[in-house]
Amino acid sequence: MTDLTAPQLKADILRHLTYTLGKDAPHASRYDWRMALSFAIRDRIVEPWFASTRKTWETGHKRVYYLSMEFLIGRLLEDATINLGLRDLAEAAMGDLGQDFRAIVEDEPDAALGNGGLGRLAACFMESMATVGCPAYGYGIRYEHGLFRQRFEQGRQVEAPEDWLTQRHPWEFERPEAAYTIGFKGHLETRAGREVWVPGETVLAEAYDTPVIGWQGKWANTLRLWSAKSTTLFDLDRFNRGDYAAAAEPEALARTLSRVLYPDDTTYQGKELRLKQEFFLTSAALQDILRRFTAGGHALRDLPKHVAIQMNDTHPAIAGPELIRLLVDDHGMEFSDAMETARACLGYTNHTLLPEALERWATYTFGNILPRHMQIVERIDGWHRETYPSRPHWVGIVKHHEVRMGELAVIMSHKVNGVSALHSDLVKKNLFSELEALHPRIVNQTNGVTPRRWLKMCNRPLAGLITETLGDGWESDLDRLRGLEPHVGDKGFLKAFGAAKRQNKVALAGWIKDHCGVSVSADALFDVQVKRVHEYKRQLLNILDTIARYHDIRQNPGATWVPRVKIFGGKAAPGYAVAKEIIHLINDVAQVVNNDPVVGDRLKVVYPENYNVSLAERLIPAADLSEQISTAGKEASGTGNMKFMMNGAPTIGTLDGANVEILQEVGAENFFLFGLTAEEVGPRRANPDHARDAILASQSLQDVLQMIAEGRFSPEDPGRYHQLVHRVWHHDYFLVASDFEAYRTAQAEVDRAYADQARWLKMAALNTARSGFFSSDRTIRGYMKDIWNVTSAL
Ligand code: 475
Repeated sequence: MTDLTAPQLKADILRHLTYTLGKDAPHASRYDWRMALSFAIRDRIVEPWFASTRKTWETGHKRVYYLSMEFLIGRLLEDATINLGLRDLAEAAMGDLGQDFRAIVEDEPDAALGNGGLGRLAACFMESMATVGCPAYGYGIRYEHGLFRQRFEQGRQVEAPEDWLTQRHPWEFERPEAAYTIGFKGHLETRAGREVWVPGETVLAEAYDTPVIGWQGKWANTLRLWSAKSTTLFDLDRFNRGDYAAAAEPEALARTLSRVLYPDDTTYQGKELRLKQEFFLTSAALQDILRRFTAGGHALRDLPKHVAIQMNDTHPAIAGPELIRLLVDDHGMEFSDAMETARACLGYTNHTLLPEALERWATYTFGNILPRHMQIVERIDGWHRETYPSRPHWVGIVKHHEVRMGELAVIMSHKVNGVSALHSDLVKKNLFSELEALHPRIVNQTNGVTPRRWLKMCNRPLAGLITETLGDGWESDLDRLRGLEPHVGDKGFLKAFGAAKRQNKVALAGWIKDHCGVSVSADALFDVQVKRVHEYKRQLLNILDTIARYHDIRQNPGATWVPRVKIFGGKAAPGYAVAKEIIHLINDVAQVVNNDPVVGDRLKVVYPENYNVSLAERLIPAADLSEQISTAGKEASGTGNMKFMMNGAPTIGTLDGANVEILQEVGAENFFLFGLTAEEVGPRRANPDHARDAILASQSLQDVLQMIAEGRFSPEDPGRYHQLVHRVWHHDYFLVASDFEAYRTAQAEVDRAYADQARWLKMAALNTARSGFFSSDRTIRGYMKDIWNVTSAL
């Protein structure tokens, strides 16, 4: 790793403060200190980064290119110090300089270039690829504004722009020399028998590189994010005529392309700008890949031997046609060879089965923005029809005047993967069954999360205990956590495990007091549901159960209650009215419950604003219970579920996504399972009275719905939730009513288990001990072997 000493690091920090920041220590702000420390740490990444790149060139090693519209990376400073083994040294050095390391770390804004699971997975993958020594580039967009900031105004979600780049981003290197022209619109011409695209608009994609350092600094890869610039210079004539705004217009127009991340998780909008963003990323990435490849002196036919390109969902699925275009139009390859070459390079990961998330572009829009690609898509479709004469007529890419990006991605890939065993099965059997029958290529790669960030960094008390118990090395060999199992029978170990959890809970309770104004007891069971707010994730089921508990406490305050803190976190897409209504209801319930003197510490409800990666790092280590309660068949995998498990929080959950595998690993006695299965969901929904029947069978649910309908949680506006209640009765697509009683029963079982602290601690510890499978290192090794055909360069 590094033999850096504290005095050396201190000197580096002071040198950067002086010469990079131009600040004298007595006048330096926290921001200045953070920059100085970040640059000092970044200096230590550069060497291994160069060494990794050099080695890849020298050995002609195959490279992986991960194309993603989202990278939800969060903060980088502490993560970098951890992977370099410099965390404690950095803390000491900053202490010597009179600075609080924690405060400096928390001064860094989150890089929130993603919406949720898909974007965070891309970030975990980047870290794991560096850790296992898989030579890789991540390609994305350098959005000026990441995911919006969420505030609550009288309980309602309000969105404000996010502006992480108004401060200097110390981790990136601008690469003005790596810039590509990206075309849109225009027309086609035939010149010398070849098709030529003459774009009507062009922008420049300029690269910004962030090194990604793996565990112990043995390997580093590059995250290359593209920023849009104008290809036409500032209009000096107009400026000189006094038309200042118009003079800057070309620049402003071009920049809209990388201005803002679309805030919709799981619904596609069909907006022109989104399609342009997708092409902008994809074309820049592919031009860069081909430039690097040809610089290596290889023949283009050999591309698949040296290059694996992974499409993170269909967002970059234009990669198929674009790669064909570059090979045919720019490099003179025959169409069929280009087709074969492209398919051998490309892989596609599906992240969702929700029909509203499957991208389809009107052929009119598609053909207008990308006329040459429209032609290529038709040709791919034709090729596919001829190659598979048995193809049912309804299977194909262009249908009903729409280009279906899922079908395009499958046809253009040599491997397609789902993200959990159950999900991959459903992708195979339902979503792409016909294509799979023609040419089997669907495989599973169950998601994972990086244990460096999601255990080592965010949970120091528990990580310390693990190292004390198992020694070093578990961080990159997470199956070694199994070594904790023999200790769960040991009282001393369980006590230490409980003490670590308690330390995190006390810290969170303090934070909740400061940030939400609610006092919670660290003795209470911390029950946490954090994720995007969506009907299928059923935050509604959770709050209905919370209301039922509130009702019961009021009926019988003298009974023995296991005190609970219900913690929610998550954003709703700005246009998703139903999800926003659920947020409002949770906040309204919190107001009433938290201020009811009858209830006291028996129940509290908190919903901190602006859930993001940094808040997840605070909440997950302090959680006792992990809520993973989606309607079965809807959550592709989940990754939060894995983070909770690692941090010793048992799951209450349905048989959905990776919950199935969590249950399998941890054992039924350490998991609170409830609810309909994916197979039962369809038949249940087929009964038109399913919700009514379930409500009539549950006095508790009737009471809860009655309380909401009466305005108990919105006394100033009693009719506020009439529609919501009506939907539960009559349009309960996600089967909240059907699963309500089963969920309540499981929650009662949770109470019983928690009341027996020895039993609970053992369950919690076994969750950590058996979480090794969910390291993203395991996932990445799976992709390397089954999809990318690439070995470690370490
Ligand atoms: C799944 N996002 C999780 C996670 O595999 C899964 C869609 C359209 C536009 C923008 N964002 C999206 C997703 O589809 C998404 O985040 N999917 C999630 O991917 C990683 O664990 O179950 O919902």
